[in-house]
Amino acid sequence: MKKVITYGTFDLLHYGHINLLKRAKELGDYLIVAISTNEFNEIKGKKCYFSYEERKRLVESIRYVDLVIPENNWEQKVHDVKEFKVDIFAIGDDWKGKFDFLKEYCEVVYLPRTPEISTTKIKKDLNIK
Ligand code: C2G
Repeated sequence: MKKVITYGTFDLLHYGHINLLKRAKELGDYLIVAISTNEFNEIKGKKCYFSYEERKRLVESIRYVDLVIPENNWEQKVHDVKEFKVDIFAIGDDWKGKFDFLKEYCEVVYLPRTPEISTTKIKKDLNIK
C-alpha cells in the first residue's frame, strides 16, 4: 500500500483544497492529512474561522481522505513520515522547494494550486476580517 501525507490548515474548505486532496490521493492508495491545530495556526499567523475539531470533521468526510492527524508544529514531518511509513509527501506548489529535506525519507511532490480560489479570497469577498 502506497501511503501519501499532506499538511494544511484547510479552513473554509473549498474546491482548491478538494482538488489538492484528490490529486494527492491519486499518487497512492492511502492519504493521511495533518491538519494544523488552532495553536499551530497562531504560530503560522493564520486566523481560522473553523476550529481544529470542525476542520477535522470536514476533512474526514472527504472520500479521498483515509486518516486525519493534528499538525502541531513545523518539525513533526520527518517523525510522521517515519511513524506512518509514508511513501510520498505531497503539498501545493506554493511551498515548492520548502520541504525538499524530506527527500531523504520519501518522495516529495509539489502539486499545482488551484489559482483562482483561496480562503483569504473568500473572506475578502464576504468582507470577513
Ligand atoms: N491549496 C491549493 N489550492 C488553493 C488553496 C490551497 O492547492 N487554491 C492547497 C495548498 O497548497 C495546501 C493545501 O491546499 O497544499 C492546504 O492549504 P492551506 O490550508 O492554505 O495550508 P497551508 O497554510 O499552506 O499549510 O506544514 C505545511 C502547512 O501546514 C501548510
